Amino acid sequence: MYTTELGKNDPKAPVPIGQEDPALLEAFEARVAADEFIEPKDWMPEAYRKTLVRQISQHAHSEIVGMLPEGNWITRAPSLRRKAVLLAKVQDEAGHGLYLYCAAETLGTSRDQMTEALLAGKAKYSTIFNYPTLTWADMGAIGWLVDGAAIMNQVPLQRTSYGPYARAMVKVCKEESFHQRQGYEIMTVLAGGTPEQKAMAQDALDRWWWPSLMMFGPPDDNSPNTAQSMRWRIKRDTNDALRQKFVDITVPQAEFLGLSVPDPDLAWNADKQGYDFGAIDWDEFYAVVRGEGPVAKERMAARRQAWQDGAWVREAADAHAAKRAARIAA
Ligand code: BYC
Repeated sequence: MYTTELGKNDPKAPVPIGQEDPALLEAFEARVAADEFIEPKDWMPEAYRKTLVRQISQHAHSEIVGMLPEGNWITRAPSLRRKAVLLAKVQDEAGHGLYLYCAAETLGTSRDQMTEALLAGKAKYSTIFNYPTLTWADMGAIGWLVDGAAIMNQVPLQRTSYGPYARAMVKVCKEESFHQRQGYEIMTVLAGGTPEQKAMAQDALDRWWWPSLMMFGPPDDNSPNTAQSMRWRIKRDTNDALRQKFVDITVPQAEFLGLSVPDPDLAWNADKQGYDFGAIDWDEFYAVVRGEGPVAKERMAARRQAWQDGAWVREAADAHAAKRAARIAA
């Protein structure tokens, strides 16, 4: 871990939040303002490190927990082709989780610590994965809407100020783009199919629309982390700005499918060249954040089980590392 490698008299050694050397802080802020990437061994304020670990680890947990709703349909995909594609997508999500855990580890927090924080309920994952996947059309809606929302949020993160996070996002975004297309293609087939299939597609859109809008986080005036994260260029756009972009891009896609967005207040606003949309149920959002989502307990139980099942692998890896270290020392 980088933090433990740093010597006591190292000018780059971490100092408590608020007690930073003003010259170091100024140089850091200037680098960020000049759009330079901050790298793992560079000096950084502890609050920057902390918020990055928070965001990147939560992002990683979302990728891993996000495998569960879709994993639920691998055995029931309607054809071998659909099964192969879905399997590949779910495997991609595992890869995203791993790049992100690695990026967060460069900040001095181990993957085990991050996982323990998730299992202890101290770290979050995206609210969207606390909703159940009830029909095959949900695979289409997740790819189209959930991966679509993820791309909207992650494309700007390719220019986030922390180098390892930005670089991880480049590959993630390429794959998310494939995911979004596979989801939209499923929706195209269902929406153009039998009346029952079209109804199934509409039902999936009805259930996933509002939770997808919630993925972008609370409104800007109620988002405690946005202002500082924007100043440090961790976030490049605010929650509301990204949500608006998502609505503007997605509504015409729904129209093309012949499906209706479940929002009676949705209307084109020529002045702002974007859609006005109805009020989001923020009570529902905060309830899901608190762990009261429809399948939240099931999701956490699955992660806990996976952690227990993997204990022997972690023990074997530790034993192997200890043997190697002993051999090198001898
Ligand atoms: N769910 O001050 P705010 C995927 C929390 S995976 C839960 O606005 P911030 C996929 C927030 O953490 C893609 N919690 O926070 C995978 C904060 O609490 P803490 C996942 C949420 O960080 C598999 C509090 O509310 N993408 O696409 O400035 C299959 C106040 O919020 C949520 C990412 O993780 C939420 N939706 O902004 C398919 C993107 N929203 O931490 C698909 C990276 C907010 O202070 N993350 N909270 O206790 C981000 O861009 C930002 O962290 C957020 C929130 C925009 C999400």
